[in-house]
Amino acid sequence: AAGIPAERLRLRAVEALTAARDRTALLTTCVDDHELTAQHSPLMSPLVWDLAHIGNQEEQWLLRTVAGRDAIRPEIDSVYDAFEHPRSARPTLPLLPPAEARAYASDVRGRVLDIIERTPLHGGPLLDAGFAFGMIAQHEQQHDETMLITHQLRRGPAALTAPPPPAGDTTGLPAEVLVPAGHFTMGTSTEPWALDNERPAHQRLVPAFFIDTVPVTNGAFQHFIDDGGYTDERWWAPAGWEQIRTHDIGAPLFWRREGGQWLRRAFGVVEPVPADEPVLHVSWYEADAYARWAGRRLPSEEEWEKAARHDPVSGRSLRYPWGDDEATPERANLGQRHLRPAPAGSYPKGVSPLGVRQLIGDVWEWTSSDFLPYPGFAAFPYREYSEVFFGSAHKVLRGGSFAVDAVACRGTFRNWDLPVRRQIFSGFRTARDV
Ligand code: AVJ
Ligand code: FE
Repeated sequence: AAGIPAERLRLRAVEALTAARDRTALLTTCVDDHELTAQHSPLMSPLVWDLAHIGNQEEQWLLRTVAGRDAIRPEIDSVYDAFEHPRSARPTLPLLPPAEARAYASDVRGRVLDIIERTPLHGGPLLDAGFAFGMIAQHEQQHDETMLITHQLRRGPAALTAPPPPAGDTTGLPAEVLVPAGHFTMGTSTEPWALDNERPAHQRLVPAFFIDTVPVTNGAFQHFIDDGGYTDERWWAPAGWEQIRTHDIGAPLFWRREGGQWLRRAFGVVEPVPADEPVLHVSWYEADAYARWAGRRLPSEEEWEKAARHDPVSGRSLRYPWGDDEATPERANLGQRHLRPAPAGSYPKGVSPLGVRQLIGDVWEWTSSDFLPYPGFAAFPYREYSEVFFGSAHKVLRGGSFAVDAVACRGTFRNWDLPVRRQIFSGFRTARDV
């Protein structure tokens, strides 16, 4: 970012913030006020909480911290503090009603666009390359994905529509790709808007392994179901077995069996499960059990990143599987352009140097790894983004889904969640030792 002129950086920040707000507006105007304040699932916040939380986070970081302004409405901070109230309790908080939440978020944004012209984009890690603005654009896009999960959990007719993703073709593709043994650079110290947990860049020695060319599809997952995978304790981690027995789980979330075929509900539409699409809405336990049944295992996080970024010719780690250039609609299924993953074998232009497909976009991919800091990690700019989640409770997901915007997705980006989670846009691919 050192050589990028300040005007370009400002434009990039404004564009990222504007794109995020356009998406937030779509997600919060396609249903009525009653639906904005309703609890669609105890797993999620009311949509109107996310809306004002987005504005509050932007106010705290860009207006108060960066620009040194006084709080606009200090009394609402605690209502929108994610650590003070669990999602299930948020419907009973004194939330700003939809019109006020909208006005608050847009008031904050107006002031941000005003100060951005006068903020130097150098002189400290929060300002350098407009990091704080990029962080807030990513935060809003992350909540947009969260709101899209709420939309998926919501009952009733479709509120959102999108064209189908491009077709896929796996003919001629090998089932798996060999990633040779050797060092590679994991993480980044140069990506300007990378978040604290992606830093710093460091070397890892990774033994050779094989990884699936494409994510595991619904069709492949149905073989696991048909083979009695959900009723055979051998395949399951103890806590996963406990979860599927207690909750009587026998298929991915949103699937149901009717008239001898599997149907699924996706954003208010019920349809036959498409066999060639990556499987979606599975927990880490379901992914782990499938892999064991298949005689394979989940890739570790470092294996995933090496498969995605390592260029054996230059020995360098790329920003994305296809190279260092930004994501485009030809390279990856990102940004809610489509409301589903593309079939396996799509996006040949997104292929990694080693030949692995669809690593970025489509479905978040569970890895075998716990969410841990890299050597040399430093919490920045706040401990509650990553540091408080490090440990063995959360598993890492990589690569982003169709619901992630490109600004919050790259080869180094790390997501994490509890291994029981199924409402997220999660899938997986498998690996094996050589
Ligand atoms: C990185 C997606 C796990 O949604 O909990 C949003 C992102 N952090 N607000 C989450 C986040 C604070 C975070 N994830
Ligand atoms: Fe947040």
